[in-house]
Amino acid sequence: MESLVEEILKTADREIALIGEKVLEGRRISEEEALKLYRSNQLTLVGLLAEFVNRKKNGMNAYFIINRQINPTNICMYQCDFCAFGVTRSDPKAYEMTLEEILKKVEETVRAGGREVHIVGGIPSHWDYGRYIDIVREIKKRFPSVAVKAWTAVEIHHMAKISGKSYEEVLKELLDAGLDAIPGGGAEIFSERVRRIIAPYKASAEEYLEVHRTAHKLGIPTNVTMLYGHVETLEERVRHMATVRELQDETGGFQVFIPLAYWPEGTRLGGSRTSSVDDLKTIAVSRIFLDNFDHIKAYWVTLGERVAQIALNFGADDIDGTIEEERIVHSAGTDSARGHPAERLVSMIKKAGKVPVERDTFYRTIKVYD
Ligand code: V47
Ligand code: SF4
Repeated sequence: MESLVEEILKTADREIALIGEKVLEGRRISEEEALKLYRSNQLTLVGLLAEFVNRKKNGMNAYFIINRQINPTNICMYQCDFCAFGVTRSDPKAYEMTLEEILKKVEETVRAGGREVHIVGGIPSHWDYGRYIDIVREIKKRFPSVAVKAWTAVEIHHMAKISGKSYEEVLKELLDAGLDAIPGGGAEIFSERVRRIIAPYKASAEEYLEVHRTAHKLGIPTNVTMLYGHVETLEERVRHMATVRELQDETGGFQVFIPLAYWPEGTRLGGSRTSSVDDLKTIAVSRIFLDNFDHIKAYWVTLGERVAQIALNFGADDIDGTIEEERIVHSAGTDSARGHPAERLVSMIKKAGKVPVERDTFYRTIKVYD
């Protein structure tokens, strides 16, 4: 692969060729260089460079997990303009699951060989602090084998606010209840300018990052996302990635970076869908730029299956999981399935020319399908 990249670099324009040489030598690229890659029309070269970086880290492995997403409620006091999932309590679409309903879903997942539940929802003003803790505690009490990846930094910030506790106190209580990991939702774009437009009320970038920093200090692994394709500039995307890279240098606690393509249907923000060129470039640039990350996730729900498969050859090494019933991005019009059986993910990965590896929440190998 290296010789193919070297050959193509000979025909690339000088600026890109210099960045390419840096990548081949394993040196870190700057924000300015990441922007040049983003703006380059040499998509295949950027993809090849990203795939070169990925193969050094993950070989031909592409990861998936047997999991389930549970969104306990869609009632949300924040009403971010890019989100079609969160509704007010009086909306006819509003729902709230009881603890028993949540436990029943976890039971189904465990019976089907699931290893993880990913729990994230809206932020209802009438929920008390104890409810968030109880959900984790009860799941873990009844199903100790399942990993609980629960509550975004936005929810944890809210829990601290309503309880008067510090992030550290809240996270310690969640740990004690059995929390295993924190998902990456809520990051959106860290730029103040963008947040004021798309999500003015929820946790700020600093608060999001402080929750993750505190989690890492306590040994809780976390994921981090970037919602792109709405009102942000390319500079703001790269700054977002740079902020993520800085925190990873400091703590090493992030497991995976997940670019989330924006879906506009039914949102107040509106706009249009991202192009597959933009999706693939975003995966590739993040793979090259985030040299301190082991994993880049091509989330099949937002990318669609086809682009997710191609993304596995543009630097991504993970496609998330079976999910069962995704609601957040489906509220905004994605045409992907709500969930996929494991066999389908295995076949998707094989057709992309990679080796499917079933993993757990912490990227430990469960089964290799070679
Ligand atoms: O934070 C909301 C995004 C996120 C839209 O950590 C939208 O492993 C697209 O973070 N178009 C929640 N995206 C989902 C999430 C996630 C998903 C899979 C795996 C992991 C992980 C995390 O969904 C929200 C927001 O950024 N979202 N509305 C929309 N219209
Ligand atoms: Fe609520 Fe999250 Fe949707 Fe914002 S993105 S409205 S916080 S559910």
